[in-house]
Amino acid sequence: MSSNQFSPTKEDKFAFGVWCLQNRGRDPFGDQTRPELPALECIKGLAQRNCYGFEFHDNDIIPFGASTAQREQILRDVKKAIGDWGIKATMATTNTFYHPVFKDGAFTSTDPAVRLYTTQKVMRAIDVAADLGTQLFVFWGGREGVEVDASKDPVEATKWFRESMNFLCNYVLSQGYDIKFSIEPKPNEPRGDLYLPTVGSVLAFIATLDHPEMVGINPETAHIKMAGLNPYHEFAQALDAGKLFDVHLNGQKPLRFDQDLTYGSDDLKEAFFTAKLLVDHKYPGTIGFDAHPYRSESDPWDFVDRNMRTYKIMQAKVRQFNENKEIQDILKDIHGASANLRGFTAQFSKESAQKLKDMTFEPEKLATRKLPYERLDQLLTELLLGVL
Ligand code: GLT
Ligand code: MN
Repeated sequence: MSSNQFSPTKEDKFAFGVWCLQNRGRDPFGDQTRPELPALECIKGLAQRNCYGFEFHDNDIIPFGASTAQREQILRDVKKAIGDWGIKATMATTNTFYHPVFKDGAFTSTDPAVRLYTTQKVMRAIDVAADLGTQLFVFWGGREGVEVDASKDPVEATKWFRESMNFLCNYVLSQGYDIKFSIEPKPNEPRGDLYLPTVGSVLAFIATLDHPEMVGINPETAHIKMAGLNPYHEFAQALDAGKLFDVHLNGQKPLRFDQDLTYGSDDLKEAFFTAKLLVDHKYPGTIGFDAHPYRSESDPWDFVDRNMRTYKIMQAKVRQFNENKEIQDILKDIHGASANLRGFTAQFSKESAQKLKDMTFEPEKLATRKLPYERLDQLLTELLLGVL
């Protein structure tokens, strides 16, 4: 394995949030540990490392409260950077969580003025996205939740959220923008409980919208593990529903505060399976990393390099897994059982129902089947450890 076979290329479709690079290491207990990095420097650094794209909040590039003239100048500069450096603005989103106005929710604030202010801010961010050629617009409801359940009815809050999403879908359609939406679930933090905590809840919510075809999901490894769930399964559910519009890969120790660790830094098997899902199912979207450098780093570049490198190594490991004879023989054996019965329930008829009722099974015998999962998992372990 030559080392530069893992160097990123544009075809890898890697992207990073500008906010990831701008993260200065501040946490609830300590101040920033690294200098400010202007958005244009982030974008340039990513382009120099062969990143396909960058993701951004409105306020990552346009400061909150900027004048129209400032905003237009910034947009000219960003457009020039995109052209000069050959990088795309692959995903845009709105910061609806930082300013105190959002302290009790944005779309789910009890104050209709805050809800409308949020919707207005999002419309303006959508205009910026369209201007920069961004085709995916994300909603991460960082303040959409509660600490005090006595304060609002979640059914009512969901209705407000839905009304705003419907309004914004119609806004995109009315403007003729080529933009789709994606909702990013998270179970908690910064609120005690966030609405739409998991992939399943977002799927159910999308089905209630006026334009469900315009809206997908943007799952994030860390958010899933904060809920104690399995990222491979959660990503798979979004993919199966045709709703995996974007991914946020990172790392996270389960059931803790939002750590936003580097992809693959905490759990190699999980990182392997996330990559395997995307490779096996030919996921066509960008590979977005949403994490931040350790607080002890003085700049983000080792962090950027290693996320992409680990992902490319995992892609190679997935290929090795899919080609390894012993692994594939075990899988063939496992999946080869009762081949004559495969697909029986794929189509219903009264006759097939009767036929199934009349079938004879031997559960005791079926239960004696040998499943060499210790061996299978050990082979994967050895593959990941580089001794296979
Ligand atoms: C925030 C959050 C991320 C979201 C971003 C989009 S911002 O950093 O932790 O998971 O993707 O708003
Ligand atoms: Mn994210």
